[in-house]
Amino acid sequence: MKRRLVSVLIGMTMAAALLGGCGGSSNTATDEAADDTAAEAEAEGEEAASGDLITVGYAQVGHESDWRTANTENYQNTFTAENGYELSFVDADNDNAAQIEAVRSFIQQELDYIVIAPIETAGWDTVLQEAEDAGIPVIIADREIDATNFDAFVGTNTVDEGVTAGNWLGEYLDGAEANILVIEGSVGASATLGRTEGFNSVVAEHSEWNIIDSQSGDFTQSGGQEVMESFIKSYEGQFNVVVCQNDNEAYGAMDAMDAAGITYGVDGDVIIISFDATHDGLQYTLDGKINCDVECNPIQAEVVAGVIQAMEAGEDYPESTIVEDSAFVAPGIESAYAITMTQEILDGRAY
Ligand code: GYE
Repeated sequence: MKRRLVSVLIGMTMAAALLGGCGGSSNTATDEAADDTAAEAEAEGEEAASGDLITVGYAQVGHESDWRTANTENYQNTFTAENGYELSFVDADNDNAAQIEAVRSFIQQELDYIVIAPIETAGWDTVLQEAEDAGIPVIIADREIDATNFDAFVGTNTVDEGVTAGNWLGEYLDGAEANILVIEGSVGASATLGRTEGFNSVVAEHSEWNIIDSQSGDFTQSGGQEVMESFIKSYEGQFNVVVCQNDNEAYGAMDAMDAAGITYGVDGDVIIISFDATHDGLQYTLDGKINCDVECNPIQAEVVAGVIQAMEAGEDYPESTIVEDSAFVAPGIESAYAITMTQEILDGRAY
C-alpha cells in the first residue's frame, strides 16, 4: 500500500523534526537526516499541491440498469482530479472473468486503491490475495462477496430490501391469496440472492401465498420483458403478483403485460413490486403502475471516498458501511413500511 506507507513516513519524519527542534541538542547526523527527510516531505507536499492524485481503480459490474448508470456517474463525479483523485474506470459488461482481469490490471498498474462492485459473490479469493500481496487496499462496494480478504465494504442491505417488499405485500393483501411470479436479478449476484432470501423469508410466514415461478431477467429491461412474456405464456390468468428485482426488469415486464392486455398497478389485476426506486421507477409508482418500489441507493461513491480518506490519514475506518434505503408506494396506499409517493419526492430524485 504505497500511499499509506508514504503518509506514515511523512508522519514519522515530521515527528523526528519536531523532537529535534524541541530537544535542541541531538547529534548532527540525526539532524542532517531529519533535514533531508523534512525536505523530502516538503517536496512531497509541493507535489501534492501541484496534483499528486490518489489513483483509484473501479471495477464496475456493467451498464445493465438505470441504477448502474447512476452509480457510475456518482463515481465519475466524485473521484475527480478536482477532488484529488485519478479514476481508472472499467465497465466489465457483466462478465465475471473480465472483471477479475480488470482488478489484475489495477494491481499491475500499482494503483493506490481498488474498488470493486462484484458481479458475482463467488470466485474472489485469489485475486484479492494478489491485491493484498501487492499492498493495495480493496473496498468492496454495492454487492457482497463470499471472500473475506478485503479491507472495507460499502453497500446496501439487500436482504432487508427483500423483507421490506414482503412485509409491504403482507400489509397490502391483508390475508388475501398471492400467486407470485418473481423476475430475479443476475444469477450469483448478492443483490439477487439477498432480495430473494429476504422476500422468501416473509413468503414462508404466509400459507396463503405461493411462488409460482422465478426466473432471472439479468437486471435488464429486455431480460424482464422476455421472462414476463414466457411467464404469460405459461401462467396467464394464474398470477396476481409480479416481483421484479429491479426497475428495468419492471419496465420490461410492464411492456409484456401491456402487449398481452393484462392490467397492473393500483387499478389493475396484477400487483407489481420493484426494487431500486430510480427516477423512472418512482415516476411509474407515482402514476400507480408500480404498487411498491423498494429503494436501493446507488449514491455510494462519497462514502467510499470517505473510507479512502481515512485510510490515507491512517485513521480508523468502518469495515462495513450500509447505505440506508426506504420504500415507496403509489398514491392512495398507506403503509407502515413505505412512503406514499408524491410529485415532490419525484422532483427531488436526482437519479
Ligand atoms: O438493483 C440493479 C443493478 O447491485 C444493487 O444491480 C445493485 C443492483 C441493482 O443492476 O439495478
